[in-house]
Amino acid sequence: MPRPTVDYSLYYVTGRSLLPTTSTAPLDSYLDHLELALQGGVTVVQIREKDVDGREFYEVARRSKLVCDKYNVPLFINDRLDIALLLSCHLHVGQSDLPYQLARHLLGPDRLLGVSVNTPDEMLDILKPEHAGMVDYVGIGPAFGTQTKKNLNPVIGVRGVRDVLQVLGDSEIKAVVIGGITPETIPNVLAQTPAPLLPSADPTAASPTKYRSLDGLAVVSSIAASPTPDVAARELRALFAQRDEYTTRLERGGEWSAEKVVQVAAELVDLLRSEEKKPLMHHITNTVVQNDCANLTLALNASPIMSTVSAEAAALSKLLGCLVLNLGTATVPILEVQTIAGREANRNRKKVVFDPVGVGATAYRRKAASDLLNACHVSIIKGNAGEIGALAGSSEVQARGVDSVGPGFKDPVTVVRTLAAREKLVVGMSGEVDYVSDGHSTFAIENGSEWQGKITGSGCMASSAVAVFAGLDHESGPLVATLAGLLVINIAAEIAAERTTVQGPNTFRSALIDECHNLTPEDVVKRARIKRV
Ligand code: 3NM
Ligand code: MG
Repeated sequence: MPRPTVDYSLYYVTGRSLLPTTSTAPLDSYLDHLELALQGGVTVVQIREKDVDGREFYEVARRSKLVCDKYNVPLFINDRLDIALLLSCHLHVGQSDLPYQLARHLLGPDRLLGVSVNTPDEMLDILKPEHAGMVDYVGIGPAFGTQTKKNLNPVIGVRGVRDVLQVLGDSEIKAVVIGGITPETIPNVLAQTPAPLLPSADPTAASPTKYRSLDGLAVVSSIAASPTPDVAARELRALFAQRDEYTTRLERGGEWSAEKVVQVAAELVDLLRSEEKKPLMHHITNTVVQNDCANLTLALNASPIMSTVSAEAAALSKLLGCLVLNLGTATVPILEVQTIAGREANRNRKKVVFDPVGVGATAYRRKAASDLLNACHVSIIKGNAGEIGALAGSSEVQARGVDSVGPGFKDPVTVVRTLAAREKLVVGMSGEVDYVSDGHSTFAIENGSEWQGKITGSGCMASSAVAVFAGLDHESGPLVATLAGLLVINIAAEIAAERTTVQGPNTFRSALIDECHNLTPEDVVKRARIKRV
């Protein structure tokens, strides 16, 4: 008998000790709760009873199996191979339980076997040719911190989950994510583990990157702690079913020529000028540039708000065009607000621009950036060469402060494209020449003025300009928004620098904001110097 095919979309790990309020409650109330969860759409159940003896575990599992059978939902037993065998159930083992090879040996060929995986090495072990066919799915985690499990392994973050998935590749083994999976963390999980891009209609386009996506979400407390497990399960199922909507839509680059980008950028400038309802740009940025970024945003005809109050982040995210998270004042309270605002923006499917100011300078900032990227999904990263280099893991361009650094990389195209492909987002690197990539196609923008390197905040203002275009309600995605924002600020800088009134950095700064205000679609078409590289 071949092993059954399972829908892993919503994998519910339960057990009486995991229900916070019913650990001493009768079995019946636990079973009622389980039945409601099944009615809500749970597709797989695992019984996990860590603090009970065999007889009690057996009884819980036996009764649970009757409920699951009624809904035709497969049941896994955690760790207790004997109970799985007695009840003809499937088995899940963790890394400190019986080795999965031995478990498979005793379980026989017909039952499903799942394994908890925390690291790429553990994944590689399962993928060894001599282990082929032993394991049916892996539970990857913990993605986030959770109170639910004692002896929790180190949190690996969404990015750690992604690294394990990368190793899994196009293996037939299924994958679910576990640990702190809730409606608020799910958008980032889904955004960072997107389904593979479809091949481009354009035969000249670079071949699409192969991503391995998730087959489902595994939860404990999101259902177990809910007084209405059917409602909770339904919401989780719906979130997973809509996962494509949480993916940053990266355009197939082959469809965008430089000419087309310029044309659309000009159209977007026009749209921005005509916009009656100005898009709201929520900046959580550093104390140095707040005033300049707010003025720049206004000059482009969008509405800035510079709130750092976590209590209003959720309300603001509903009105949002785009959220800007800037690492320049990375105090613990600011990072907390950024995390909350980022998650709310993700939940409301609003774009987030991340400006990793000074990320190469200290280990503290590197960790802050990594934590932030684990907590919420950003669509666009905009930084200078030092910052992009630090995120890409390159030491070729070293950053000290937040100032931009020299001529940059020998091969900037590869650095930017590789980071974009790895992070599944758009990367914009500002400098003498700006490079923008979505991991498939890469553009270079040659506009700009030397004065931009002589004032503070020009990089942060460029990020604001990118955010303004990303926040427009328009079908061209984050690649074009990034290109449009960088074209606009660089062209405005060029025009500003030509003014005879510009005597030095400070008059340039005022002129730049003026020229952003004055800029027309015709200026963009006439002056744009952009090419695909
Ligand atoms: N296994 P919640 S994390 C049972 O990482 C379990 O292998 C984990 O609980 C792992 O959904 C976990 O309440 C608990 O965060 C997950
Ligand atoms: Mg275990």
